[in-house]
This record gives sequence, structure tokens and C-alpha cells, in this order.
Amino acid sequence: MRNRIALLALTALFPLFAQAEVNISEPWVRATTSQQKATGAFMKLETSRPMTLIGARSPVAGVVEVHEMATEAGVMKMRAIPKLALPAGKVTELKPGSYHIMLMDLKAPLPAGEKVEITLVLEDEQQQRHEQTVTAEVRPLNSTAPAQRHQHGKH
Ligand SMILES: [Cu+2]
Repeated sequence: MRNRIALLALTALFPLFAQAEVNISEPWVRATTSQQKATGAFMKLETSRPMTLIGARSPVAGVVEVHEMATEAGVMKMRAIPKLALPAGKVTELKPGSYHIMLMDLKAPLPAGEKVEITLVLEDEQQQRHEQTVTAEVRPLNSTAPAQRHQHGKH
């Protein structure tokens, strides 16, 4: 407890040393089947000053990219983007059907319940790099939004 207070005091005195540049919440990864070599990682990002997500890496994947979804000739497709701006004071949500972190060249299947470490590489306005690592929980394949009941047809 005392350590924690000391640490908080230090952080307040020396904001440059503050570790959490970006507040990352609800990180999760979609579970994979044994044939799948890629999956998405999702989370909410909130920053107090403008930051840019310029990349990511994870011990479970050979290649990690930042992806967006875009409509091409009427078909929703995902594609890699070099960076994603995180405006200050706003929550940027990485979620299914939108921005996500793509874990590719997976070294092993990711069953639900597993934990995956993901390191985000961020850049501030002074082009200074910051890295933040989160532990994301692997959730079942059909995870999207909060579970919906009554999905059967009309009565
Ligand atoms: Cu993707």
C-alpha cells in the first residue's frame, strides 16, 4: 500500500515517467480453430494526449498488423494500415467489424481462456516511441458483442 502511494506520488511529480500513456481496457482475442493461422485482437484505447498506434507485436504471432475494415466494390474487406491516430480524450475502440489488431502466422491455436500478451507500439506528437503491453483473454469464436438473447425469428 505504502509503495503504491509512493509510486503514485512519483508519477504525479514526473509525468514523463508515467508508464501508462494510453489507458487500455477490455483487451481480448478471438479464439482460433486448429486450422486457423490468424485472428483478431480487440480493446479500448483512451489517451489524455494525442498518440498514434504505429504497430504491435505478440509472442504468439509471427506477424502482427493494425487493420481496418473498408468497403471495396461493395464487399467489406480488412486491410493493414500503417498507423491509427488516437485522439486525446476520446475512446478509440478496436472491435469486430472495425479496427483491430491482426495476429497472423500464429505459432499455435488459441483456445478460449488462454492469455495472450500484446505489446502496442505508440508514438507521441514528438515522434517519441512508447510501448505498452497488455494481457488479453482469449474468448470463444462467436464472441462479438454482449450475448444476445431471443435471436430466433418473429413470433
Ligand atoms: Cu484483420
